[in-house]
Amino acid sequence: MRRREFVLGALASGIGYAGALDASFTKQIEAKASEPAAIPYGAAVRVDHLKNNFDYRRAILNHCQIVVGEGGLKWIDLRPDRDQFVFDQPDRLLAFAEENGLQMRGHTLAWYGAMPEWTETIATPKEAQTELVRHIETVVARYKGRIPSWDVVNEAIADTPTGDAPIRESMWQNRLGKGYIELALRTAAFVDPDAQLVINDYNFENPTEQCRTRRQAFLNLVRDLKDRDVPLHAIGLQGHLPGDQEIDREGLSRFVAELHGMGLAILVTELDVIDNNLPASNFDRDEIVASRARDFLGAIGDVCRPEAILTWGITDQYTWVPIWFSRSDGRPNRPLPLDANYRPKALMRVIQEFTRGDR
Ligand code: 9MR
Repeated sequence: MRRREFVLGALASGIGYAGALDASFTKQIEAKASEPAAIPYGAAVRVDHLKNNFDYRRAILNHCQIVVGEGGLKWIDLRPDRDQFVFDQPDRLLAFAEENGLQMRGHTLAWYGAMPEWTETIATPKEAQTELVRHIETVVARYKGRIPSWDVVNEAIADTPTGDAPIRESMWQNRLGKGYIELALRTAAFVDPDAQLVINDYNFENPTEQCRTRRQAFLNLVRDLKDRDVPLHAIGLQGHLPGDQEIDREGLSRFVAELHGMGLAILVTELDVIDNNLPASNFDRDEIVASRARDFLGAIGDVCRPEAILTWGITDQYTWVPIWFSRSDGRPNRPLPLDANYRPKALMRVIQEFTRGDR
């Protein structure tokens, strides 16, 4: 039975659904997860839990073809001081990926966030250039041929871009201007010419003036890079979707069409749905979460097939969302495809509809 028929059949027969799917459905979903996918699915991983949490490890192995470290390759993790590179976490994740036939993505080389304090002492443009290049050379060279896709630049567009200031403030931007983006991409390409180089960003998908302005600023940046033959191969749409906002399907499709038209692949890199303002009931909440993701993936899928779909975590047990968006009623957030007890939720169905090519 094809996947869609199965899901529709299950819905029509009113299979019991109380916030999570029942055990036999869970098995079916897991069994089907091991079939080759039309679009590879992946998740951000907290590598320490792979060792100490068997359910977590099994969920990653059952569902994922790709992993990415939720941390580990960020400056704050890799670079406790100027002269040190600590590769422990990414080395462990890559070993896990290779042992299990998964692919690992690299996240991330140049970002405003998760910077160790010592980088504030980088004073001049020349010093910034030296440090950025040395970092990218060292990290990309270490994993050359083993990490095939990198989020080279993360979240480069300002929260609310203006004509004069489209690029987000960061140590890199302050010292080097927007040239840091080109420098990062060229350095990565020089070290590993076969790697897929990605610019990754979020907050493009809602029907707001802010998203519209951000899309425009992003397109300007990307067009400028492509016009000057800067090596850039793909766009990462993170997809941290605010659950209380509609998806601007038309605006998002047009945006993706422009990017795709410039010869760029599209990846969904960090999908989850921020549910702090959604109803308390698990059932209602999970349905809304799933429908936001369906609209988001649908708007992209109307234009092109994304090369990968990754969620930012796999289970509600481990998610960044409560750090910033905890619920005022004290209930745990439910942003991810599996609940905190590893039962698939409606969001997992949606992801499977897309990854299996049913949509
Ligand atoms: O989920 C990540 C969280 O555990 C970290 O504390 C935080 C800072 O390193 O980064 C979070 O991941 C972010 C990702 O790297 C970039 N896009 C937004 C993600 C969620 O905040």
